[in-house]
Amino acid sequence: MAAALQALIWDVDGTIAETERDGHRVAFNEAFAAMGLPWRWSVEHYRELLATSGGLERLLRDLAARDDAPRIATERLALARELHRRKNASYAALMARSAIALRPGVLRLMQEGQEAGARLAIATTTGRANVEALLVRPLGAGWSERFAAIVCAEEAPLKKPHPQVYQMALQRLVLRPDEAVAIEDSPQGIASARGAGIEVLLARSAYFADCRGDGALAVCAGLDATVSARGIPDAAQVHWPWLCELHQRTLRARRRAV
Ligand code: XBP
Ligand code: MG
Repeated sequence: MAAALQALIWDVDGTIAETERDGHRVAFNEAFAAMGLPWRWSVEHYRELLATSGGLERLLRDLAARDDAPRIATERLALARELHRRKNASYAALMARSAIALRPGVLRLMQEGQEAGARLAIATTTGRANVEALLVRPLGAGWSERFAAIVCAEEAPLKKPHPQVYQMALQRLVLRPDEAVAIEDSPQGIASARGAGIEVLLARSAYFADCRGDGALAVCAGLDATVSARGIPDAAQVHWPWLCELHQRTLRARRRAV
């Protein structure tokens, strides 16, 4: 008998909401402007930068390629840290003025899982304050109580695709990898969860609309979109019983393949 699904572990940026293009990118540009810097990240340039997980790491990569950024590494790091700090302050202010909506189906699937007795967790590369800024409006002041484990950049400094954040989530949930499913939007996210041995459902985000989803259980355009997986009937949306069935089938198939 394959392990029953006991937890859904949620990525944040791109999966719970489209925060990259309209949130972090805009906030980075506000930070550049506030420091009198002429740099601005376009929607397209940010797509390339997203190959690097972590806002600070992304900044450092961009600064290293700019002729007009400080040449001395320690100065570049100090500038990146200050810009990142300001970006996070701008992000919080942006969320407070005009919240970014959660992606369709997110709250529904969270609720379905919880009603079936499963627990929810968060495994993200971003910082805790950014998660709070996003979730406090739709979930209320007690947002964190919905989650049995919340692992952010502060606890897991090795960013995705490193599996650390998912390994820590499992530790906190006291679960084996085959007892959870991760919901992700990016190739780095899939690699991180799979590296921890966790099956992944890919809900492609705007920036990763072409992601093939190699290694994922199934791929969908969103949790309220039609989803197909080999061996079970298509579903009009990702709902809890469908996900449980897919998870069970996949575990059995993986076992047969060993
Ligand atoms: C996505 C990221 C983050 C955000 C920005 O995180 O890579 O770096 O772009 O957040 P995930 P920070 O998909 O794992 O939620 O600036 O706080 O890093
Ligand atoms: Mg993501």
